[in-house]
This record gives sequence, C-alpha cells and structure tokens, in this order.
Amino acid sequence: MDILDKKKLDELAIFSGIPSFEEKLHVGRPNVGDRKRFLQRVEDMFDRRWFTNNGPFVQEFEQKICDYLGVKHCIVVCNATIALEIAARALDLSGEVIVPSFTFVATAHALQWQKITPVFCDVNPQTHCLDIESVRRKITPRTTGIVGVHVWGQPCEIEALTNLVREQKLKLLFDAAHAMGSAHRGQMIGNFGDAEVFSFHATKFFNSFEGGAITTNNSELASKIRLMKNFGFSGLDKVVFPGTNGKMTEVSAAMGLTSLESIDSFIEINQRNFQFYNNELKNLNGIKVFQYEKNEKRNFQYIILEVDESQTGLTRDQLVQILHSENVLARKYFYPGVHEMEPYKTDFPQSGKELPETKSLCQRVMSLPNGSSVNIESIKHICEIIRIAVKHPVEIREKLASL
Ligand code: T4K
Repeated sequence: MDILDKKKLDELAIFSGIPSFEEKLHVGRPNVGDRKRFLQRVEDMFDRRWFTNNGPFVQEFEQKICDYLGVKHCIVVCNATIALEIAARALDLSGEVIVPSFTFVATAHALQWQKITPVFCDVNPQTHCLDIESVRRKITPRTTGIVGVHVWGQPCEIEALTNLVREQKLKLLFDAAHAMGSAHRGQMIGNFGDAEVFSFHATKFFNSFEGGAITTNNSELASKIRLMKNFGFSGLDKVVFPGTNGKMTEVSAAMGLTSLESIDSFIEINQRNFQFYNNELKNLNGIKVFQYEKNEKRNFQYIILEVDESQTGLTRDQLVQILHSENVLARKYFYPGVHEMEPYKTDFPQSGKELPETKSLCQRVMSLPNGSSVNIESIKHICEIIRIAVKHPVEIREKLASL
C-alpha cells in the first residue's frame, strides 16, 4: 500500500473517528424551486382565503401537468399511496393483483388496504422492473389486474404488459411514483395503462411537499376518480359514490406549480450528477452504477449502485455502514423486498422461493444522494470514500468487525 493510500484509508471515519462531511448528506433531500415565487403564491392563497377543496392552484396545477405530460386528465391528490388506493377502487380491482416485490411498500399496502391480495412477481435484474414471464406465471382465475412499477423512473415493459392485460382481460395500473418527467418511445409517462400514479412527495426530485396525481386518457375513469377523492360528492349535498378524502391542499399545489417551473433544471442537475458519479465509479470492480436508457427522456433522480461482494470483498451493508459513518446517508432502496415485510411475510411464507432475482437485487442495491443539495465536490468525495473502501476490503472488514 503506498503512503498516500494508507493516509486516505486512515482518514476514513471508522479509523479516525472524524467523518469527512460535517453535515449529513441525505438521499431524498428536497429540491426547492423559486422560493419568492412560492411565497408569493402563498400570499395569494391567504388573500383569497381558499386553502383546499379544488382551489385555483389545484386546478392550475392539474392543467399544467396535463400540458406537460400530454395527457387528457390529471387528478392531483394528497399523496401517491391514497392515489393508488383510489385508482385501484376506481378500476374495480379485487381478488388478486400482481405487483413486483421490488418496490416501496406503499405499492402493496395500497392494495392490501383495499382488501385486495398483492401477488408478488419477480424482476428483471437488468431493468429492476417486473419480469413479464414471472407476471404471466402468477395469473390465476382470481387475478383482476397488474400494477407495474416504473422503478427509478425507468418505464417497465409497457407494450408486453398492455398485450398481456388485453389477452387476459385484466386492468393495468402503473405506479409511476418515480417517473415524473420520464418518457417511453417519445410519449411521457402518465399516458399508459388504464391509469398512472405519480408521487410528489418531498423526497421525489419534483415535489409538492406531500402529494401525488392520477393521470389517465379515459374520461369516464377520470370522472369516477374525481368523485372518489372528494367523498363521492357530485354537487352540493349530493353523494353518488363511497369516496374518501384524497384532496390536495392549495399550499401543496402552490409548491407543485413552483416545482413545475423548475423541473427542467432539476432534471439537468440530476443528469449532471449522475454522469459525474458514473465517470468516477465506472472503473471500480464490483460496483455497477444503474444505467438509464440513452435515447429516452429520463429524470435521473436516483443514483443506484449494485455491489458485487464477490469482487469488492465488501457487502452492500458494509459499504452503507462506511458511508453512514462519513455522514453520507446512503439508503438501501429497496430492502428488504416487500414480500419480506408484514403482513406479506406471514401470509405468503413461500413467496421468497419464487422471487430469486428480487432477493438477490435487494441484497446488492443502494442509493446515493442526488439533486440540487449535492455538489460536484461532494460527489467526488463520496466516490473517493467508496474507492478507498473497495480497495482495502480486508482492513475495512476487520475494523468493522471490531466496532
Ligand atoms: N410507490 C413507490 C414506488 C414509491 O417509491 C413511493 C414512495 C410510493 C409509491 C408512495 O408515495 P407517497 O405516498 O409517499 O407519495 C421515502 C418517501 O417517504 C416515499 O415517498 C418514497 N416512495 C420512498 C422511496 O422514500 P422513507 O420511509 O424512506 O422516508 P424517510 O423519512 O426515511 O426519508 C428519506 C430520506 O429523505 C432521508 O434521508 C431524509 C430525507 N428527507 C426526507 C424528507 C421527508 C429530507 O432530507 N427532507 C425531507 O423533508 O420513504
């Protein structure tokens, strides 16, 4: 080991006790657009004294999302989990619905909450999205639909799924929580399946504090969803549906409108950061940066690494531990697979055996900070920590074992 290398190793916080970043670097740090513009909108909202219930900002936000996505209908809601529940109900999903286990737990919980059984399918290890053959194998007479998840904003196999649901007479809903700003064959995500659901949660690169949207080109479905998100009210004193309260507030819509004005620059920053991480890490054995399709519009919001322990000599968990000790709060998205969480683990104890790719992926993926809160210097340094760690697995493993 040369002297410089030894010095860098000794400087890691697990040896020196001093993290290299004073402040914590988070995955999911929110992007903030033009603050003045947002605050002006909040002033307008106070002047109007109209805070929620389909206010002018909500209506403007819905129209602007329709324009941005080129979709007929957008219904904004309080978050994507409620959006998934409402969409599942509006589509009359029941019995069993097929979902990937490699997703955020909300995808499955939204179904379970509606007394629909989520049936977990496996994923394609290249795209991290559902594997169509695995979906096919999970179809039973009780299946009523499929929820495809556009993991990391990368569309899942849209054509294959569309053909499959047509053939099997099923409904197709997309969980597009990660996919605002991404496109498929030149058409924006938001236009596919029976409906698509976006998340505008603070941790998403495009946020409205909390929030989400359901988009569809089906006018009848859109009307039903509008009723459902507002208790089923079709007019004053008239309820025609069992509905819930899924409404977005005006302050959220004001934030959403402000974020929308900066969406292109957010994507530019994400892409610049992605390219930087990629260049820094591309020659490291055993570390693979998840790649986005080059010829399609992507939002680049997630920096995903896959750690191959057989080459790095370190597990994903050990690498995350080292980064955490340096105040880089990398996350294990998604770990464990949803099938390993309750109630699914107890209800379907066998499902792990049928999801080998999901199991393996959950052991090797991790997510690094991205967005406007990280600069190039920080990225360089994060990559340097990773480089030093994988160059000295033996010393690192011994040290971690002694802590
Ligand atoms: N479908 C999919 C595929 C999803 O990924 C999600 C949500 C949904 C559906 C449901 O969407 P929503 O109902 O939430 O609209 C976070 C988010 O809460 C969640 O929205 C997101 N996916 C998921 C992937 O990540 P947690 O439990 O990991 O969040 P938490 O509190 O640990 O925060 C994550 C990181 O962000 C931390 O490092 C802290 C940082 N952070 C967070 C907030 C809220 C900030 O720096 N500032 C903040 O304001 O779920």
